[in-house]
Amino acid sequence: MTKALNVGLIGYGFMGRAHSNAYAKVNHFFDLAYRPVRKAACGRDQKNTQAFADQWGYESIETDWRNLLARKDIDVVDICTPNNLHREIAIAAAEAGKMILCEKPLARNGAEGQDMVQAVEKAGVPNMVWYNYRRIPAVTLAKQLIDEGRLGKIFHYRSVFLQDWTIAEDLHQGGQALWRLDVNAAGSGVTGDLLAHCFDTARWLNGDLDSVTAMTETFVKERMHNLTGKVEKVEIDDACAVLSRFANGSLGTFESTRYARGHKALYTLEINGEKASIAWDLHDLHRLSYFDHADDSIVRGWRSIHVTDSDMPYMDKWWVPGLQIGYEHSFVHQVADFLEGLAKDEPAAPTFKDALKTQYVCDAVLDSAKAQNWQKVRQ
Ligand code: SOE
Repeated sequence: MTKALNVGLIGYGFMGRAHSNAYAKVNHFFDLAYRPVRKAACGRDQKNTQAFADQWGYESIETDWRNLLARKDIDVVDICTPNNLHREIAIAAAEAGKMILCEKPLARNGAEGQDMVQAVEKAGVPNMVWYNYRRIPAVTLAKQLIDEGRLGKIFHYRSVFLQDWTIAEDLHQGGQALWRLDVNAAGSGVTGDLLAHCFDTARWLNGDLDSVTAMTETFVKERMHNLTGKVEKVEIDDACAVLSRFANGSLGTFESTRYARGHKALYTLEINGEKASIAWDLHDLHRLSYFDHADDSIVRGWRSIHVTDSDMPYMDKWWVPGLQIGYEHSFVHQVADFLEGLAKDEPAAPTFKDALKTQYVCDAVLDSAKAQNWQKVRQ
């Protein structure tokens, strides 16, 4: 018999859908002690929130997140709001004794993130941040190969996250969907939205970053603001390029932009070690490229591992070997890991504390771009 865990979801945009889909599916595929129940969806607009709740099977709605937190029948609060609300909601949720799942990035900056970490630690409530790409089986397999020592000493970590959806000059900033262009709501542009993913995966695979130097650019300087109705300065970074040093001595390069015409979500990573290299690409997410220098020279070359066999991470839970899964499954895996962690009393990563380190990398990148120098990453 599984134990019900009542979820109150705040925010019903893209991530609200991705998380709800994961709650709906997880117990069909994973044997777990807990079962998430879609108890309440919360959003400011009653009609839209109700429509979302009906579509995704939530039992009730709230239009004020404070009322949601006051409810005794909510065990887990899932924060899918724009970044400027993460801190306030998370602190209140911790004080109300709720478990908290928070969409990435943890906060707009490290200072906000620290307050959130303090709140969950004081309250002793389970917490996790949705850095979902760790749970793509090919990326999880990369972690396994690295941990097994198959790459040996790591020399290089190379990663990009490229998109092209903000090139139009008449695209507005602020409000629903476009809050990512509004610095007050988002905290930063591609650094917090996209590079945060790259940094989270990099830290997981290759350890902490020690120092960074970066440049950023804002290509469209002013945009109409949907909330004020005025043309306002754009203060997010549209593009960012980073050179970095990891604590293990390897070198890192990271690039992100929303101005790479033709690229919708090109998230790639490549790691070069003394014995082997690996590479992964979100557009081909079920494959891991692997080059092993120990192979016989006449057959040595990059192999493309189709990560669908049942002895590969998470894949015993899905179909038969050869049949692929996709983007949405990374969220199913993350919920499964959270629920397994609860049962074992072992927090699933990344916790708020772990995600704060990624926030510190983002802070150092933005500080470096501003000061045009190298910055140490706060540890
Ligand atoms: C932005 O377009 C975005 O949706 C990010 O916010 C997500 O975190 C990323 O996974 C895909 O792109």
